[in-house]
Amino acid sequence: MFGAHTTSGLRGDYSRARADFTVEQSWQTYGEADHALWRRLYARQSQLVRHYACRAFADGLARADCADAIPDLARVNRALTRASGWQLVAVPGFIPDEQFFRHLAARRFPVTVWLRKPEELDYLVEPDIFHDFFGHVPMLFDRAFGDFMQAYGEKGLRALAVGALPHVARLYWYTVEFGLIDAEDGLRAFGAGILSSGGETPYAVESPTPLRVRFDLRRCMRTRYRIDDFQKTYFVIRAIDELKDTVAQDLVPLLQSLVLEPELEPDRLYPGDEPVPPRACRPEAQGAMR
Ligand code: HBI
Ligand code: FE
Repeated sequence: MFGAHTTSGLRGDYSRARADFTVEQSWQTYGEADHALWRRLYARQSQLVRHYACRAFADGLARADCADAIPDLARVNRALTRASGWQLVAVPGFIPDEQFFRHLAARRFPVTVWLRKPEELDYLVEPDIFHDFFGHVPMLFDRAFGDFMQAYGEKGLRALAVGALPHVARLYWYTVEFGLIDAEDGLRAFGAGILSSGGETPYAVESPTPLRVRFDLRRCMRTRYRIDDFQKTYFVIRAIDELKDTVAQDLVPLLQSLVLEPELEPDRLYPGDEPVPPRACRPEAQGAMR
């Protein structure tokens, strides 16, 4: 997630990065305090997953088997590659768009190696290993979602070539990071930005405050987003296959027409929007609303 486009001024050690921006994870260098902080974050978020995450996320989280310590990416890769053909690679932090898309197109997901500090439990402006791993890796165990992510990487490279980075970045933002799904058992989250956040998880699914609209590719790619607060609008898909179908087509003609159209505001409804109601609120979750 997060919208920086150079590596200068970013947290993380880029001095040892290879040309594709990967590094060694050096798992042995995490300290006991890091693992303890991971366990705290894991315990808090995994509780929320039961009530708020879609089934694919919950299943993938169990298979990632990472409750007790910061995960060793090489170990997780054995299970992940068997499940969906994906592989995790270690990176120092945010990497340039082109390299990011190249990794996705090759079924490699870049995971940041550093962990936040205890005083940053809730808010971060750059992805750390908790966001990247806990938020993104569970869905990568799902074959259909993995296929979507690979195709997204391919389309992202094409979009860069036609000057439509903001448009494909919005698709990623409103699905991979902040997507909701209309599941059999009600509204659920699958986005990593939602599910790695203690506050935004109940907010995205249950709060009456934000807008929720049925996912539409053009509408989504035209809509600006905020990186400094909970989202104002969430897009709701019907099934993971909907995402796969969306990126199966040639996006270039669509992107070329979209770059000429005005952007849409993150906080309003537009003609043609199909609003989706929030999930009925459990009383004990009220305290987490804002
Ligand atoms: N790098 N590590 C990392 N994580 C991201 O989510 C990321 C990135 N580089 C670029 C990027 N995202 C954007 O291109 C996408 O969000 C569209
Ligand atoms: Fe992310």
